[in-house]
Amino acid sequence: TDLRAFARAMPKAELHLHLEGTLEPELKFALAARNGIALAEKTVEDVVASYDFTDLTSFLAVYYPAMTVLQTADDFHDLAWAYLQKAREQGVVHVEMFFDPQAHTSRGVPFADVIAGYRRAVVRAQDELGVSAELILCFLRDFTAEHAMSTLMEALPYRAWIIGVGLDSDERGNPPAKFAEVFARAKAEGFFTTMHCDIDQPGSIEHIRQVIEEIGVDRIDHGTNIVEDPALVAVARERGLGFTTCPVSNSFVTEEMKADEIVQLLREGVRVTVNSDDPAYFGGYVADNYIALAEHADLSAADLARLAINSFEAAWLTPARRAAYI
Ligand code: ES4
Ligand code: ZN
Repeated sequence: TDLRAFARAMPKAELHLHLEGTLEPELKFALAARNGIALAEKTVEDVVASYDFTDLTSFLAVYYPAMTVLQTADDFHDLAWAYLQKAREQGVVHVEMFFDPQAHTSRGVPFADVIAGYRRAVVRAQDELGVSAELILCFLRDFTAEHAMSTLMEALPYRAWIIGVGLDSDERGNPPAKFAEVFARAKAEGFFTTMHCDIDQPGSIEHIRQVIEEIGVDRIDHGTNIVEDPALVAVARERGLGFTTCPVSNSFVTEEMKADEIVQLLREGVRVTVNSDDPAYFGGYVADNYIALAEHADLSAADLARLAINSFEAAWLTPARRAAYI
């Protein structure tokens, strides 16, 4: 329909995208062959069948083992470059992409190789696609705070290539406050900050309160459980805090896309955005997420345009660059 074409063509920023979550089965096979790695799955259909998850824990149990095919700087480049070309087709003109260095350094891949490969794709996207791309270093919250801090120290020589830091992986028992010191140091070093507050996690509303009031993040990833606390919603709206929601992802790690919560925040004037999270696993790139939400919640073209404007307002752009997009 016209609305679908509009959703694709509309210029937009993507702000919640895990590079390791863009590993499509075909590329997984190609990288395994190149690196001499034997995979349990023999066909693309086998790989897709292994994407059998119903919640965050079962998703992560598939997600981390798949990364073993990523070994060299070229592999990280090829992964990011494949994503960036798809993003361009989805109307993305600016993207801030998460990467999980600890998922690679913990299995012996040097930090320098990870970031060198990703950086090469970032430069190439600007030159060849006209897409501006930035990297967000994401800490794994089920690792220790000390491991996060030493990863931050390892990243400092590359600070010009990293716009911000985030926090992902298994939230259960790993509250934002665990990483207060790491994030204070990251801010002092000049990084923007964001944290995942995943959907319907135990202690969700307390975690959202911590990221807003104690950590003082620049953005929240997911975070739609905030609707349970109207006073906190008012704070988020007053501060213009961005929320990076991921409707298709939500429908995999919970039983629904949480459209009611997303649309409520949109109607209340909160700076809510739409993103793809792990598109190779959840089967939808960013425009597909706008379309899924629009069709489920009966959104108008004006609503989609507002979501795209929000994406530029919530992006970590200079005022001059932002003004060029909106
Ligand atoms: C993730 Cl869906 C999700 N939740 C938490 N951490 C993640 N890392 C990649 N995808
Ligand atoms: Zn995420």
